[in-house]
Amino acid sequence: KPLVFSGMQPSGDLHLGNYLGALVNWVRMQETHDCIYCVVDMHAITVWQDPAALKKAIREVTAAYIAAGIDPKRSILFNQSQVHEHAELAWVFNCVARMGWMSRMTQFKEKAGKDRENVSLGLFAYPSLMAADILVYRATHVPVGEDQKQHLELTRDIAIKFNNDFGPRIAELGLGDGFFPVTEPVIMGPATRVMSLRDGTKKMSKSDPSDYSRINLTDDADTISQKIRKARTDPEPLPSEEKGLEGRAEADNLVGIFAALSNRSKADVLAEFGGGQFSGFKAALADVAVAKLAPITGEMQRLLADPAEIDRILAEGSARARAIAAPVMASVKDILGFVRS
Ligand code: AQP
Repeated sequence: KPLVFSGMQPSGDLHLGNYLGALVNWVRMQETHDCIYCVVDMHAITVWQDPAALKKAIREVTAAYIAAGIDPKRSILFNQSQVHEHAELAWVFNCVARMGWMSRMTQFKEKAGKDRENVSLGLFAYPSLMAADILVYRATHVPVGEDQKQHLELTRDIAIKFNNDFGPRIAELGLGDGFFPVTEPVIMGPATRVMSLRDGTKKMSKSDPSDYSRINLTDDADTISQKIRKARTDPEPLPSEEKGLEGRAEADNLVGIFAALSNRSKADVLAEFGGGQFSGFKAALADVAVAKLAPITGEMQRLLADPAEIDRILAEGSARARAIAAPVMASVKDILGFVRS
């Protein structure tokens, strides 16, 4: 079976973008693939994290995965820092990747802003750690939201350069034609890029200072309804056809969210609500969102009542992950020419 790897940062509450862009696909892929799902705590510390809040967020993200339908018996579920091979391979990839490649990453440019001198070195090297996360398992498929596409292209470039640089050595050791696979991004569904509820040109994000910009998986029904009611829209009624959404980012986003949450197409949603005002549509959207998210939120709360059980699941997942990563890392050391006993 093809191997899947993906992860999310415990840098705040998971939101509807994480859920629709990635998590629903992760759950689905368990049917057809062997899956490894990670809470990428080492990525989270590329920007400042309060230690107590980080620990809480790691458990919350784990609970969100399970509540959304990740089965920790079937899939491997763990937190990144418990498998040191991620950090080891990331260092090797720091020496394979080029400064120029990293400098072109739009996420780095956006997060660093004008203050490039003062952001962490880790934020710059983030895509190298992400490549290591995936390739330390030699995973072939990575389900993500659209914002991660550029990082996955870089993962492919790193794999190709490593395979080329060490081609003769890999052959000499009998490790196959290309040691690392050239990974396929899996970007699917009607909501691969969920936008902020306050600004249809910005993606919904954990780090947006406005809590009204996103729907968190921990929000209760009233909060969800209120956030949707207050979501920014334009004064025109909803169009009856999809092409009428062009140039109307906020309307397009809300229709996309409705479609994704109710397993319908945007055209189908517009056939029902086109011509109407936003108020009626927003009320229906709030109902759909609450119906979908309330069971997840409830299950998360139940799981979080027993943090020791969550830690146990993470420890077990880490041991299973390490069993795959350790031999890959040992081969990488042999390929590089490191002496090991
Ligand atoms: N708005 C989004 N729409 C669709 N997919 C999204 N993802 C994130 N935001 C959206 C997908 O969720 C997965 C985990 O993302 P992450 O937590 O590792 O990092 P991120 O993309 O940086 O998430 P945030 O919420 O935007 O965090 P900050 O604000 O810290 O940058 C990925 O598959 C991502 O594509």
